[in-house]
Amino acid sequence: MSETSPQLIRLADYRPPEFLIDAVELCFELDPEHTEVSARLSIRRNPAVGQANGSLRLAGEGLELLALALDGQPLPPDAYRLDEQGLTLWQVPERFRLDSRVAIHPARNTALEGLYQSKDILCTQCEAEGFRRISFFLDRPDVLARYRTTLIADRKRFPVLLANGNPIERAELPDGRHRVTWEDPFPKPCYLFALVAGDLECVEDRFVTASEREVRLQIYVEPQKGERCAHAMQSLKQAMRWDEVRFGREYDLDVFMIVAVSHFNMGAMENKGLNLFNDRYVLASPQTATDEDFAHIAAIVAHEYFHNWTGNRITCRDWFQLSLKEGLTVYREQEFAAGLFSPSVQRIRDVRFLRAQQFPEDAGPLAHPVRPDSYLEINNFYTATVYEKGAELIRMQATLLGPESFRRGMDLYFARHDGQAVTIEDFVRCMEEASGRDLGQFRRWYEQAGTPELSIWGGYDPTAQTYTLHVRQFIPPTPGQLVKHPLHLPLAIGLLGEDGRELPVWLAGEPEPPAAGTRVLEVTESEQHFVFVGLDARPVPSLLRGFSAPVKLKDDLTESDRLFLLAHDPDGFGRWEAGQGLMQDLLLRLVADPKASLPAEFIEAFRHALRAKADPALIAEVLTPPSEEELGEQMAVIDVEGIHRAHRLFGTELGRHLREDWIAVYRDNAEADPSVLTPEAVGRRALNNLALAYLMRAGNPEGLELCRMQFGKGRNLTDVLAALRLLVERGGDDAEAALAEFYRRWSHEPLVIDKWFAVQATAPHRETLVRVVTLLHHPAYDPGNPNRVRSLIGAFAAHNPICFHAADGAGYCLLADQVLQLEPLNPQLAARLLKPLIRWRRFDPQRQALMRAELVRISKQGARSPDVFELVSKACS
Ligand code: B3K
Ligand code: ZN
Repeated sequence: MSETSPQLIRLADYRPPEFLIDAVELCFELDPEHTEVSARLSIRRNPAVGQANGSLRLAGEGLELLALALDGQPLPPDAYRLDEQGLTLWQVPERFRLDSRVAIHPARNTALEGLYQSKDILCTQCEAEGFRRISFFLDRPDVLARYRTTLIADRKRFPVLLANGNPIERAELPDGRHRVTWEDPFPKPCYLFALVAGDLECVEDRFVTASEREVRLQIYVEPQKGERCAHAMQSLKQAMRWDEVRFGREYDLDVFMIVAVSHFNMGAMENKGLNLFNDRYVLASPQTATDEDFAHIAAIVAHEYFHNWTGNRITCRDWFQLSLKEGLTVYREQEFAAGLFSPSVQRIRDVRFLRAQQFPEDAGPLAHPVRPDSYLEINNFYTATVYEKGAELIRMQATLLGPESFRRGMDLYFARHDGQAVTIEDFVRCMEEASGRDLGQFRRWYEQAGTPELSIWGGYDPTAQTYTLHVRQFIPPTPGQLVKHPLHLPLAIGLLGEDGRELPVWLAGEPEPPAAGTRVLEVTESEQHFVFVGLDARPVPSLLRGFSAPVKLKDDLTESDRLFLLAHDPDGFGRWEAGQGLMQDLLLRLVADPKASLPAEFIEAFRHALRAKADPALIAEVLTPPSEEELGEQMAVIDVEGIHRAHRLFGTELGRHLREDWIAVYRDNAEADPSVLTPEAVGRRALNNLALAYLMRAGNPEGLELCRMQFGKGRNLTDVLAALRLLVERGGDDAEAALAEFYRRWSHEPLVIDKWFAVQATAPHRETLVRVVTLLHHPAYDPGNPNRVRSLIGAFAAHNPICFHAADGAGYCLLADQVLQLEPLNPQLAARLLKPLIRWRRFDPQRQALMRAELVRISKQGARSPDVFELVSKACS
């Protein structure tokens, strides 16, 4: 355990800052070994807060204090106290200037928070609390200041010097160094501060805003990588236009910059005017990135750009409000992405992600509300709950209000709170005021953790020609929240007639039937029912269309209802959901009884879906079963082996029964141009690779031949990687030869080699664990690079259930060893990696004991950082 137990921070303890900082002047003399940071802060007492005492507390960690002066007077040592976490000045005036000078050591910064070195580049990451590793400051998001930043560095090593805002001055210095000054006119919290120094190639473009201002767009990458920025640049321009059209939001500075670095703890960071990216979310060509990578790049570039309004112009009052910016920005990103490809496919992928990541989180020891009420380490709260469930809460408000009122609510939010640090409550109030709706009960979604279970059953009355839907909601208890209250949620439904036509969803008591089609019902009670009239036969209900609320739905639909919906639901998402339900039931039957077989109607229904004249990407989604993780979620005790066996059996059988169709699909789609990235081409590749997977799983010799050929062509990474993955899954000489060939071809491309590691780490073989251990000693393995660590250890623990959960506990032991080794270097990464161990209660008693033992070992031998300490203690309590 840590020597000094970290302190619990509570939302209830929030107090406005006693001091404000209006202006910040920073000067960096940059050097990887020894950087000096001078800061001049214009500080004044916050007039809105009564005086507590005369002292001022500034956060600061790992800073070597060189000089300190107040209003130009050096401070004597007895005027302040320095400790591990910061600096206290005993007596300060109402308004003053504080000058500090500190030394820091970027090259030694392995935590990748604050100022650090990535290869030859110096860069920063300040969210959430990294700025305190750069300078003494009021490191909290409700202190907004104007920044002027001067960077001084060796001209040859660091020809490019970037910071937030606009460049206002440049100078060459006589000692071989140069100097650039940047000014950011928009007040911002320090978590949005950034700087970059390095030898970088710049790709430039321009964007003319709706009000005809010209903005320079620049993407900075390592030399020779400029040609792989085209997709990121195009995505940026699309995002900028989309935000103008959809939300009336324009960009506000003269220049917008993106910098890609190889060492990054997460995806990217929205620093004002200077977004920093993990290079895997910038660099792409069809040879070095998959279609999925291309989609992620578009989404993340847009996400960070959208933060300029939702996050930067309007920021969070405190870190409990994190979802104010993250949930809202994920929602905006999802809506943007829906317009790039197909809205149904986008929604399907978002829902798959929510179910795979957020639902388990909400059902385990780390369950927390979208607005948490306490934390030890805020970095642990950048979770699927805050992000993805947070986005669902925005989506539900948009659904409840309707598009016009929602847009009015957003307009009001931007108008009222621009330049402020606000709360989720402020946002919801804007939605209420703009719509005239009462969201009082809806607010509970932000406070209550746990995924609601929604049970719906229907009854048809032929005499009255009515159909009644009974709805019950139940929210399971979560740690620290045993009693839950009913939630307000939108339930979008359709009713289908025998011939598949949409019927009017006509509620009893309404004089006229509405137009046929989707209707949003509002659920507010624990138990409620809705009566629909004018129905001369029992309709088939299409429930929770578009996944209108983030709930676990339990319905009473029969297998034939689902087959009907799979064939007829006009809603693409609804067809997919019906197929998922069918596959899930079947897979769970297979888990219980390995001899169970695939019913003939089922095979025919999927044959029909495969032959349908629909978007190939949607067909591919419809024919992809729920993942092993998702199935596990459905079981009281996760049967690791049973699920894996059922999954394989399902693949083999569907591959075998639809063999001719899969081959036909493959032949129809095989000639797609490998360099084309249109939705059509991407969809075809997805369907093609699904066909190949089914053929391979069925042990089809033709499949193997096609797979070898596809791997050999090597023109498109999506195809090559799909073939490699299938060859490796099959094992044997082909697999080894393909792995060797792949490595030889791409050893100079770290992002492609990350995939080479991940393919091996996720292979469902007995030998995989040994292979992972061997790969830890591979010359290309680097524990200092988070992408590499995630591609090997992260992929193994999170995406290889059968190997990670090996009955002897070797997978758990391997993960714990790695967490312990990584924690002193990079606690944030270590904490993320250990998450698969936390769900130990979901497994059988033997596995529970083994997983728990590893958590205990981590807590005894490590857990010195608040990041790891917080997760391990919550998991064990
Ligand atoms: N806001 C950053 C995440 C920062 C994570 C700090 N541990 C990226 C994003 O959500 O856009
Ligand atoms: Zn974000």
